[in-house]
Amino acid sequence: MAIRPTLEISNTYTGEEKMIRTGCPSHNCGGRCLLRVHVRDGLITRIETDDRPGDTVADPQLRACIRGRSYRHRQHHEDRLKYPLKRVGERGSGKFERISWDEATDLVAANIKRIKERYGNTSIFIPYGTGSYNQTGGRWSAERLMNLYGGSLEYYNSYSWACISRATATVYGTDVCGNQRQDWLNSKYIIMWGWNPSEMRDGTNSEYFLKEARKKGAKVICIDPRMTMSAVSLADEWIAIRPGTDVAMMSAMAYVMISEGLYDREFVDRYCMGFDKSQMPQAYQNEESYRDYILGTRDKQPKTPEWAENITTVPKQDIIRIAREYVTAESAVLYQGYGMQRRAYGEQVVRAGCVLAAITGNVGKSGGWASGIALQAGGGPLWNVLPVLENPTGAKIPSFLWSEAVLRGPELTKKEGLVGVDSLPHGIKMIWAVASNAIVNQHANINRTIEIIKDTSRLEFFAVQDNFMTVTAQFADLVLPACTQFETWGMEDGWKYGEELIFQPKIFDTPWETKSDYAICAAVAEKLGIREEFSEGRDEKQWISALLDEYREHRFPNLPSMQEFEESNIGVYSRPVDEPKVAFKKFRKNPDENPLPTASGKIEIFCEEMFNRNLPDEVPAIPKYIQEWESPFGKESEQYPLQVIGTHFMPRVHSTFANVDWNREAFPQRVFINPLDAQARGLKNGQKVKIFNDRGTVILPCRITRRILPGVINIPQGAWWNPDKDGNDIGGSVNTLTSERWSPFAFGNTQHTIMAEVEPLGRHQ
Ligand SMILES: Nc1nc2c(c(=O)[nH]1)N[C@H]1C(S)=C(S)[C@@H](COP(=O)(O)OP(=O)(O)OC[C@H]3O[C@@H](n4cnc5c(=O)[nH]c(N)nc54)[C@H](O)[C@@H]3O)O[C@H]1N2
Ligand SMILES: Nc1nc2c(c(=O)[nH]1)N[C@H]1C(S)=C(S)[C@@H](COP(=O)(O)OP(=O)(O)OC[C@H]3O[C@@H](n4cnc5c(=O)[nH]c(N)nc54)[C@H](O)[C@@H]3O)O[C@H]1N2
Ligand code: SF4
Ligand SMILES: [Mo]
Repeated sequence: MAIRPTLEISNTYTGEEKMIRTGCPSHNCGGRCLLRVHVRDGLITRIETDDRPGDTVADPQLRACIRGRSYRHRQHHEDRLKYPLKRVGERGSGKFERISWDEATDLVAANIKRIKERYGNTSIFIPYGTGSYNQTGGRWSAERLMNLYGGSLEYYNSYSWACISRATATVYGTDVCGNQRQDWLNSKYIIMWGWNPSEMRDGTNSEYFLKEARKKGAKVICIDPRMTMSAVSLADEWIAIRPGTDVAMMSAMAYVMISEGLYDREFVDRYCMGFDKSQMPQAYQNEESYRDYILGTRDKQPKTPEWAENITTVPKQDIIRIAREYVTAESAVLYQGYGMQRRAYGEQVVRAGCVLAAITGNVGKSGGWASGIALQAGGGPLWNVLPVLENPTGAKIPSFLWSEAVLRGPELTKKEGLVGVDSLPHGIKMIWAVASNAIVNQHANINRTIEIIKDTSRLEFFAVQDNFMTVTAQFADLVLPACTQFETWGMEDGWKYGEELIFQPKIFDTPWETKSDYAICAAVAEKLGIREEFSEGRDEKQWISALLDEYREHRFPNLPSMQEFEESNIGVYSRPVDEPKVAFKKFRKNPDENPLPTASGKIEIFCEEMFNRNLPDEVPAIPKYIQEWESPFGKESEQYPLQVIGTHFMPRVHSTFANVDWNREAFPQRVFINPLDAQARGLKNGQKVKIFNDRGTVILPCRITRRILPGVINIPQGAWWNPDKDGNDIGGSVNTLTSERWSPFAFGNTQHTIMAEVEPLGRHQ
């Protein structure tokens, strides 16, 4: 994949160089950073980052990662979509012809109208798609348009956090349970559990705060099947764990704390519900309590460190030591990454982590951490986007189940998470994917998905709006070329954390025939006769200006206006955090006056809602270790003995940047495998291998490394699926192997739970 030869052109620059401060078009990268973009003759010459003075904990610089710094190669990529394209061959054949915007917007509008009239608004779907968090761009504008035209089928939850946000709320009644990150500096012990912020950003500066905490004496341990960059650069210790077994280790830690009398009994007595028999709610007096489970009172299996060692591979001495260190530390953080909840029974690990935080007395305390998703009260993102308005249909499905709604929509009920309506009479008939590669590349089981979306009798119309001809776009009936975020007006605020608001001025004119997402939707609105309602007379710039004014009026009186941002070229407005907020502080001070928003007002170790699901083996009311449906302990492992994970990769944001040459060169797509597994299969480092299961085959070079647990392989997620003539994916998308099965309570994607086998290429050829 090439880029326009900007380096050569730079020798002949004639114009003056300008430097513009702007927000990195961060897509869904886990961070938000400031870029200084140097421009000459309509081209980026170089990109630098935040140069504000100081390196303070209260207001640190927002320093860009390699993706932001390589943006020039995405912006000036020769493969950018330039014109609207209409499919001329079969769906997925890749045959398109150029059409005019007039024809393109006619097509979208006519299909919206036809499908609405014939099947109703719930047959139109704007799927999950996170390519643009520019606050007037991306899917917000399409959603607003649809809501002004009778609505559409909406989704709830996300591909990121389905289990963690749902399960956290079952414990605390809210998912806003995080202290501000500056408070980590008050912690003495930090467990990074499946958390890898050195490679995947999780709030710009999370690594920085961890480093500062360590400087102040905190011990940091990292529990992950891989010796990640975080384990190397941020932790004192790496504990390798078998994927999908974390609840076993957490339960054994609780066993140590309970049997040695170390847990915070006073805290548990006063603030928790469900810990032991005395704490069970009236109606559930005879049900199993957490203590029963841990001590094995009913199932006759005490959750001892020996028991957990066999499941997790973590030596029992380590489990005992870590349990003691965590519970006796004056204050401690158990931070959960999201990878381990993007798994079968992902709800359990989240709840088990929260329970450990509670029984060690770390909730509502400075230097502690309630665990779970831990959003921040008062801080963090503002989400003041273009108003998307109410969806008149009220119909929603879990974000991951759209493929089922295409395949067998009329059969879906609330058992599959359908809400707002009793049924979807015709399922999904039209998809308009804006800033999304989650229809094919990022969704699970690509070969199956393709069969579903290729069927034009089910999915009657499929439009994709993107910057590139992505894997998803190749299956579209209509491809709409969106401009990049350097080519329109925008602003951004934090991803999960962040006390900043970053301004994104328009740096370049929209090239070729591209348009902003907003402008595309406005043009479709025009064809539907609702342009005025859609735009309220505003273009992107006027919306941003109005949203800034609104922020200033309601939240931040000192926020600069549009004009001030433009004239000063400061790029960012930030709010220093001198006194970090501590979640549940009031609750801890006086739980009777400040109860939690749970039914009991307490931290709920026993979950009534889960109990009433009546699926005790899959949705137990207290957090339990459950063997995953694809597991090294199951029968399936005879054929497919290796656990496959697909981690979030440093050089990409999901599938975005996968086509950027610099990043590909620095971080080639490979399968990571332990020397023991490689030796057993006769593999040499760098050799091409087949990775396969019943759902598909991926072909990639292997990287043999001791930094991954034996029995586990990693194919970083986001590479572009690229089938050879036999249908084998030589692009290396892990979703060729993943399963469409969802988690039982949150209806979340379980894309980290898969088994496969590896063999040298050519053995059976
Ligand atoms: N196996 C596996 N699969 C996963 C995951 C996993 O861990 N394992 N993770 C999941 C997670 S957490 C997520 S969030 C999803 C992400 O899945 P997606 O939301 O599909 O994210 P991307 O792959 O980055 O695709 C975003 C698209 O938006 C386009 N884009 C960028 N800017 C703009 C713009 O301004 N306008 C328009 N119209 N388009 C733009 C990009 O070119 C890109 O094609 O993937 C999920 N898939
Ligand atoms: N560079 C980069 N950063 C990103 C993104 C990106 O695409 N690229 N995407 C952003 C988005 S949208 C999201 S949602 C987040 C996702 O962030 P996460 O979901 O936290 O990221 P993952 O890499 O899937 O998983 C984190 C770690 O969990 C480990 N892991 C996997 N399974 C298990 C398990 O069963 N137990 C334990 N203990 N560990 C396990 C993996 O080895 C990995 O090191 O990242 C954000 N940041
Ligand atoms: S973390 Fe995100 S916002 Fe920051 S530079 Fe990287 S891609 Fe851009
Ligand atoms: Mo995500």
